[in-house]
Amino acid sequence: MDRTFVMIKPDGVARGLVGTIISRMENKGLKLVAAKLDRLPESRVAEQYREHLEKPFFPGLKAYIMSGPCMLMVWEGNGVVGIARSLIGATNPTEAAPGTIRGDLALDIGRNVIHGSDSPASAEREIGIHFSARDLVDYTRCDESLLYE
Ligand code: IDP
Ligand code: MG
Repeated sequence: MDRTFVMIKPDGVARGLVGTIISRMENKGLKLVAAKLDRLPESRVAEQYREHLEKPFFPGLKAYIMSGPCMLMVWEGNGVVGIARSLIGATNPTEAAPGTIRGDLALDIGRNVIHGSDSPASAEREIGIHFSARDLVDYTRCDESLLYE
């Protein structure tokens, strides 16, 4: 089964959006296999966003991500990387479609509430930054036989 890394950023946690975001993903049929609230140290922010280290927005991004606890999660499902990105919506909430998390719950690219891995390779790398193999729980959703053909 495919896996992806999803992180509710500190604005999402502080605004009380953890429950509604998890509900959207659960209702879609995705399976939550790991979750923890965590304050990211600078080293893990740099690893998480390594492709953006040299960008002009990186210092602001780092301060934002370190401003409070994040909700770190691993989700499972067929095609989950793309499905999670679709549920999350475009990076800039001004362009994110209504019905998406960023389209419905955010206004500003610098406070866009949530992160989702952009490819299966990124997902594997990002899961490894924040979780160890034994953090990932193996269980069956009781509706699994209804979710897939
Ligand atoms: P993504 O989160 O949709 O994958 P990326 O381009 O990978 O988008 O950017 C990572 C994060 O960096 C964004 O989610 C956002 O928090 C932040 N970011 C990207 N571009 C800007 C910008 O122009 N200004 C401020 N923050 C930005
Ligand atoms: Mg990205």
